[in-house]
Amino acid sequence: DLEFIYDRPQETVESFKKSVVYKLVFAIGRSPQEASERDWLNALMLTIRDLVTEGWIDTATKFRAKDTRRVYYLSMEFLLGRILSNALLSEGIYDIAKEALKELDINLEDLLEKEVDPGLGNGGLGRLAACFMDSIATLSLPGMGYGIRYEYGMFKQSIENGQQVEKPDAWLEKGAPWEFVRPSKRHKIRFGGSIYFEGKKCIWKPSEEITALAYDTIIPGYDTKSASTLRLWNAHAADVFNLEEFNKGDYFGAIADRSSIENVSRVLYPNDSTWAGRELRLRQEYFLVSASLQDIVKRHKRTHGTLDNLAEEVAIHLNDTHPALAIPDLMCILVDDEGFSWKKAWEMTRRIFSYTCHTLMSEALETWPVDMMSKILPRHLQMIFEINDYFLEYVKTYVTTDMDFIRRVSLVEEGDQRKVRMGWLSVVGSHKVNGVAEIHSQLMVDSTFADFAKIYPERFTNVTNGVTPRRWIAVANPKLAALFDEYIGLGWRKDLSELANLKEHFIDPKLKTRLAEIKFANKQKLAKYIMRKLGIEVNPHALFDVQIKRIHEYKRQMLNVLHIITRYNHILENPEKDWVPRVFILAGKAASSYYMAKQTIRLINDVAEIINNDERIRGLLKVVFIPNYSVSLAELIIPAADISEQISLAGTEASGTSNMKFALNGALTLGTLDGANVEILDNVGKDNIFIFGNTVEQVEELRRNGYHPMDYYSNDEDLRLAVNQIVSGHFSPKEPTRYNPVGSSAQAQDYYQTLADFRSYVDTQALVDEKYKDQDAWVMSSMHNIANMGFFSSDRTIQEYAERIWRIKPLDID
Ligand code: 26Q
Repeated sequence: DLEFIYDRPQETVESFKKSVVYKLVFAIGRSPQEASERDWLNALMLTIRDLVTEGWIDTATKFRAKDTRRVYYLSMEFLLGRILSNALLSEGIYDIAKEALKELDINLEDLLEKEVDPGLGNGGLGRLAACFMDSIATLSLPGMGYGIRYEYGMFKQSIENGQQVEKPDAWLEKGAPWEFVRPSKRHKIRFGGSIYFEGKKCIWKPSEEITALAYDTIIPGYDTKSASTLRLWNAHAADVFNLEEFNKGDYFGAIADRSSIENVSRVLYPNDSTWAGRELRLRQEYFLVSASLQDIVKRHKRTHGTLDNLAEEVAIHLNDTHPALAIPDLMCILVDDEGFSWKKAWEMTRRIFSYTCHTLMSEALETWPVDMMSKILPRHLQMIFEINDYFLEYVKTYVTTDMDFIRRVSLVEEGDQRKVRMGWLSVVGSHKVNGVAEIHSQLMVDSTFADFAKIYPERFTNVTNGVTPRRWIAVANPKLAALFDEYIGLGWRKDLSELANLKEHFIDPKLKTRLAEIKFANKQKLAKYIMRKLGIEVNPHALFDVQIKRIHEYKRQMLNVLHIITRYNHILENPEKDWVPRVFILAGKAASSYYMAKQTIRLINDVAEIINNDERIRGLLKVVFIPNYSVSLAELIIPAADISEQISLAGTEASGTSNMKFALNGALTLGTLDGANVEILDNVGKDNIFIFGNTVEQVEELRRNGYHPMDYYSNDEDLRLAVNQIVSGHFSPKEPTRYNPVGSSAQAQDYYQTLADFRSYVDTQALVDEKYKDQDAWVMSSMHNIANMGFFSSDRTIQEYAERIWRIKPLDID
């Protein structure tokens, strides 16, 4: 029994102290006298890792014994964020740890801030995968995540002269104390070469081979012994240095090759909404897929001795199309390696896979050139052709012989350059396909996948996203969590719908006061950070208006800027009005090759510079761009927000998830009828949210009838002034032409209809001010938001996936 191996640190402050010091000395190799803060942090992390390891090993043993149906979540991104504070809370050991460290003269909070924040994801999609892992572990579901252990995560952003500068994120350099390397878990990944046929049998002779090596991170469940595994693959060249060169005496050449091979897991692609059709990306996707499928098949064979029942025991989920090569790869395994008939293999494959679509924007859809694929994955390309033939035959026989339709649904796009449509492949190879919010799932079957909805109507479904209340309330906002505990007990952490029990306390004036006090304290904390990092003084009594997310034209940070400028102009015109002081806080990274997004960051900083230094404004308006947005920054900023800006053009943001985090922390949403905003409105009620702008139908109508941004420009004085100021260099006096391209694009094209929503946005912002003046009404709305957000827990989301898509059941662990 594991319990007897060591002195259990969780029992007493004394035993905890002993454990940490033990780790410090024997695992880190430092005496308490000479230990740095990082040494203590590492010792603490190893102590906690031991604790969660116990439950983890237990879980793994039980899963094996029960040999139950499992799900594997394949994702190119897992944006976990810091692990320690979350683990302390999961284990219910935060207070003991704090006290023990205090006795050692160390402040726990200072240590927590020092942990690296692994940024192995771009944004929403990667963070969703992390929330899902947390829920899978907490619900004791038999599931495991597979991803890539990028050596460099999302770049670090600094702002120099107002502009984004990217720096590499060498997150492993400080050590990665959470992971377990698994030297025995390695698979060979093959690339390139050629194929030939022996009769009907297709044989692949690859030209390159590399090794995928497993690193496991434990995902502890909250308040349960259950824990889940995230297995990340690292490209390893150990077994493949070039023997021929070695024998020729080119020792250096033989070893030097390794680094180019290891490039596969070197760096995360920093694009999140445009598709980067690079060869290295294709290799990365296949690397993840091939390593994970070999692992899954091997595990299944070990427990079952056969693959015959694979589809009964295994569900594999595709987080967007990025791992869609898993579909042809499984076919290759079943047909080429295992000798299944093609039809039987295809029937199994389709029962195993399910796929989530996270975007509708055409520029984000993956389509790989046939030429590139034939060079890197010739057998898989051949298999995709076979799947396509089979599929099109079905369409012709049972659906339609309309050639136009058939051309549209073909997995291969014809043209100058033939391309494989990964979205189509994912739909054809899965038994369920889901969108991430009601409106998005509806648009999927109405637009992008309309043809497929005709072929397979029962395949499409919705599963609205959610977020984990452990990280987004308990870790990020401990004061709010304590308040909930006091009023409604601890149950909300595992059943977020219990937040509705707050309603019976709405009449208690103390609840309101306490909520307001907590928000204020969180704002003070953020204000301190802003002062420390940026030297900008912000008034915590002001309304904190926050937009934090990737910078993209469709998310319309420009709309925010246009309003800020308008507000600035109005204050100068009318200084005596009873203005509500506002702090506009923005943060987010621009893809390194995305010119317009980078210019937007620059403009925000230029506008901030002018406004923040204009004495006539007397602190009524501040603009702050916080650099290097990350999960840990989100944990600081979200609890301090009064207004949550969710202002994408209707029909463009698939769901959004920060909108949920904000509302849970008591911010009021200012948003369009887009993504999950629509469902937040349904839940919190129209009096507790600020909705503005055109609907999807209106947006489409404008597109159909010809959209003319100049009409809005000409007819709105505020808008005209703001645009003119940007274009004429009012905010870039040293280089007046700096924003000409931005301005002319807004006037001439304005693809995301920013100008069309401007008036409605500005008017709604005025309503925000009015409401904020009535603090009582504001806090009341804030409470209504919190109490009605139970639906948006990722536990609910994962339960839906488990029941309706994966058909898996929780294990009895505790
Ligand atoms: C694809 C090919 C090559 C390189 C990069 C990519 C790539 C990488 C990441 C394409 C897209 C992404 C990320 C997309 C994403 O984060 N989508 C968001 O997913 C959230 C979770 O469902 C939603 O809430 C957001 O609305 C959606 O934008």
